[in-house]
Amino acid sequence: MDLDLGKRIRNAIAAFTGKAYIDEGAVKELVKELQRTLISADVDVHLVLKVTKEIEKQALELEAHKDLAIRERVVKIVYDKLVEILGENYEPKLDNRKILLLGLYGTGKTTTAAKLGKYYKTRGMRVAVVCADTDRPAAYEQLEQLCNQAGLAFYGEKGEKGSEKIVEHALAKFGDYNIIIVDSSGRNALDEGLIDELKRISAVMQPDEKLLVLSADIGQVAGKQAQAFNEGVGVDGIIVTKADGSAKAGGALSAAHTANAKVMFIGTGEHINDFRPYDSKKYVARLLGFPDLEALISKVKEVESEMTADSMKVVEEKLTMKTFLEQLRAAKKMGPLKEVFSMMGAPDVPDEIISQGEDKMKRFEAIINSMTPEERENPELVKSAERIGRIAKGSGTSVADVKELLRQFDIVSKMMHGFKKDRGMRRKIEHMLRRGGGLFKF
Ligand SMILES: Nc1nc2c(ncn2[C@@H]2O[C@H](COP(=O)(O)OP(=O)(O)OP(=O)(O)O)[C@@H](O)[C@H]2O)c(=O)[nH]1
Ligand SMILES: [Mg+2]
Repeated sequence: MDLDLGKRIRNAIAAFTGKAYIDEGAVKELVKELQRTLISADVDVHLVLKVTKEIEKQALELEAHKDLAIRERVVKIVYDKLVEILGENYEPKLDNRKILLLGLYGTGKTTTAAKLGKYYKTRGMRVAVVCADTDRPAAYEQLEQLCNQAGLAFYGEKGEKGSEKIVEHALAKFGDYNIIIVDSSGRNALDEGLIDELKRISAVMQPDEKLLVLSADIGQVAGKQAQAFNEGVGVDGIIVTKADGSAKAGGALSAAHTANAKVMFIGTGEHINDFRPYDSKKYVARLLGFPDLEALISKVKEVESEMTADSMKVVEEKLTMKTFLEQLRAAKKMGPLKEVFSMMGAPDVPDEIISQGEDKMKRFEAIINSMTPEERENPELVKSAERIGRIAKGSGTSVADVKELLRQFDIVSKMMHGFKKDRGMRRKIEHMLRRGGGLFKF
């Protein structure tokens, strides 16, 4: 598995779902991290930008609707988009077939011949595997050994250089088999020699399926290779090997999909059983470390209910200077707080409170820092001219500034008190918090 990619996407999602507020900034942060992650996994930059823009747009539309359970919805959007760029799923049919495997050097053709054979054998088919690689020394022995391990019929001719002749003899021998898999020679690159050899084999064999074997570590080059092979010899589908070891598997899979190459199987290890039909949904779920989308969403729900519980704890708590400042900052980020309040039927919050300038916020912060811990917890202690003077001096602000902060604190504090007594209002606040929309954390 593509651990690195999965881990980074998981972290990005966790950072997002763990946020107290889901706002435009949170969505943009998530989208940025997804972009970085996918690009580093060698997914095509244009594709990444296209898809992440779509994620952002859809997620922000949810925000605008103040949708319930916004975290779940955004995670689902991300999941669906990942599935979309990684292709579809393949369900192998169990009918009789002649399969020709082709690909460049070392991509895993020979290993895959045995894996594929074992796959169909386990499903009750009679399978024979043929070595038509006349190029690689000991290709015969390698495949013979793998077939013996997997209990598959094997045919090859040591020393014979005409691969199409070997295939012809194999077909005569295995006429009553359900599945015949032919392993062919590799090359450093797709050249005339290879195209010619594959054409000669095809002419004799008449394969039902020509499957290109690609290694995941080539990343997005997979798309170009699939196209080149398709133009040169015709390709019906691809098998992506070494999806276990490469951080670029996501890039290879998405590029193949973009190039209209159907990913049929993936190889996920050296062992003969490390092989399965490809399913982009399952791939993404494994990548993210969850068996399926349901499990992922239920995890997000858990986080969400924790978040709501946290927020509600703040509702229960007494407003202090520290929380007051945090709320002012949050409110500033959240934008039109007035609207939120009026939706709740709350008395108008004075504009001066919700639209503080940055320099005033800094002054308030300095003032709060100059208070003693007791004063911060209980601002009503700050009454005497002496204390006010001390705090103004300590914070490098004026007496008027300190008084203004105290006055604003008083207004919000009284409002909150009113909210808390009003059960209907409590419920409304609770509801707002659940939406994850912007709100003071009272
Ligand atoms: N980790 C991992 N290794 C694999 C996988 N598939 C193949 N390999 C390894 O990749 C190496 C090359 O595999 P081969 O099957 O010999 O590749 P080939 O395409 O037949 O190579 P040539 O015949 O030389 O062109 C071997 O060491 C395999 O064990 C896979 O899915 N995962
Ligand atoms: Mg080989």
